Amino acid sequence: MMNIFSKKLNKIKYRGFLVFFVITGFPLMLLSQNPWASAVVDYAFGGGQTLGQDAPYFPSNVLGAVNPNVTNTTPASLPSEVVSLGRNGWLVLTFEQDVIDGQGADFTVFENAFEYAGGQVFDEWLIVSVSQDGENWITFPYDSITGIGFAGRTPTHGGSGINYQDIYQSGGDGFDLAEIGLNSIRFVKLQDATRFQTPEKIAAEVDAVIGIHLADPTTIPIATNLFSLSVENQTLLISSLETIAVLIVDISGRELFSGLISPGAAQSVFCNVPTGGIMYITGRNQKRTHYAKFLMQ
Ligand SMILES: [Ca+2]
Ligand SMILES: [Ca+2]
Repeated sequence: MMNIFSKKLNKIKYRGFLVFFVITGFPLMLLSQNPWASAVVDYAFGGGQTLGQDAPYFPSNVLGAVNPNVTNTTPASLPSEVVSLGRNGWLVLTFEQDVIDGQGADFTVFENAFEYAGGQVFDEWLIVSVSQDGENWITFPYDSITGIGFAGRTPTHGGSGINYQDIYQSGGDGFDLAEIGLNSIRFVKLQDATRFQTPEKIAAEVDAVIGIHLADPTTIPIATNLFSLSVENQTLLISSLETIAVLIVDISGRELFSGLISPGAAQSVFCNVPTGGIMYITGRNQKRTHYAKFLMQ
């Protein structure tokens, strides 16, 4: 049992169905809403182009905000800013809360399309699919001839004061859940679709995804009660209602704790919690994984 869990834990850094939420230190409380994609839960890069696919760039280059210096004519191009999916490659992003259907576009995908030579756009297409549970997917309809329905077609607008939750200010390609009859989703899958383009391109990049309409973070479904955290006298305590495998690493990926937590009273898992430090905590049962970023203030 321990070995199985341990092996799985080695894989779950980016895989599985992670619910990512942010907790501050003592006292524990939810931070303000982060609208940007917060975790990569699965991916498979294709061939041909490898920009940004390695540590330390991936996955942070697809999480969080776009670089505000990016404009229509100066696209994101550094490995710290974007990842190339490679030929037919794909990745799955999730958020700290559900993206819900509101008026118009509900989330926006930022690739690194750009304008050149008097307004022509160099674009690289992405197929966009969404899911509530990470298992069942609905793909936004697209026209593989015209490119309508793909992401990766519209340059990112930049400059100070841009509201990236306003598709008209931000650029990028917006997607409306009403178009496919969904009220909310938790996962966005982006797959390189440059094979459809003429002339063919090598591979699309992913810069960022932002939720425009978001559920209240306090209504996170399913997962957040898999385990609870508390800190007493600089000791991190974890309690759970079931047996879970827990992995704790620091910001550099160094393992601080790995083991099973039994149901019942809170168990001490880590002493000398570093003030001002960040820890990533993963809890997994047989069915699912929860992922927490812990900031001790
Ligand atoms: Ca909508
Ligand atoms: Ca980025």
